[in-house]
Amino acid sequence: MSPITAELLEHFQQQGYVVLREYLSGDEVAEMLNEVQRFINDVIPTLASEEAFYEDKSRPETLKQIHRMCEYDSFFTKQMAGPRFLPLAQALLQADVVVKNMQYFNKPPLIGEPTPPHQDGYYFMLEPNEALTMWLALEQVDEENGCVRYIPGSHLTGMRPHGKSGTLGFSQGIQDYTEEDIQREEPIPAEPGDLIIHHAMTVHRANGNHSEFRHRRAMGMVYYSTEATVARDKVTAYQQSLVEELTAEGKI
Ligand SMILES: O=C(O)CCC(=O)C(=O)O
Repeated sequence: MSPITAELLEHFQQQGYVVLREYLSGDEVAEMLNEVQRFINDVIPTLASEEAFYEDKSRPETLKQIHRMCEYDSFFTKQMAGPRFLPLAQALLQADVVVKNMQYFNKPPLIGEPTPPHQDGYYFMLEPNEALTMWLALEQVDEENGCVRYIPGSHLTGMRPHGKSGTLGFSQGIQDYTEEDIQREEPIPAEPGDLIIHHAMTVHRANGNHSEFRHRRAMGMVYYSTEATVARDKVTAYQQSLVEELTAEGKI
């Protein structure tokens, strides 16, 4: 039975996000962490530099993001296409979905940078912007190590102006983010195995990791509604210019 009850669907549709506590068991989280470590050891060395970002590229322990894991490794492909996550995406978007991306997000202790306020739809370039992102906590996440913060209902009020953020991995951020926006944010602390899910238009951000020893590891999973069309030329041009820029700056 789908865990998406009528109340959860209503919450997603009205607030732009839902929180599913203890969605994965402790064993399942441990398996995911082991598989991420295997990917880091065995797969990253075979990939192009733009598939893995580091806070400091000369220090492997500062790994902050891995992109498109489901394209490179069957464990992650199966996670995305399997019964754990895909039916949830269908139930929340009320449509068939396509698997788009599975990412690893870390904020290493003390140096993990803030995630700028943004709407994922700005990066996705879809018409209509019907997609969602699942964010699975792999360890305890709170205000100190940079939990995700949503603005409830912000998915209903259109696309905010975005521009260069200067943050590796989140190159675009909302340009007119105000103190009033900050006051409206809902921080979402999470325990390992909790799954939070937001609509592509929901405004969100996260602080940096201010804790001395704790990482802030999570998986991000993106599904598009089959009713959305991608502006392919725009996406390709954007990705190309981003890779050129980051290479020229020595960041990747
Ligand atoms: O991990 C984070 O800090 C933010 C992730 C995010 O913005 C997303 O998954 O859309």
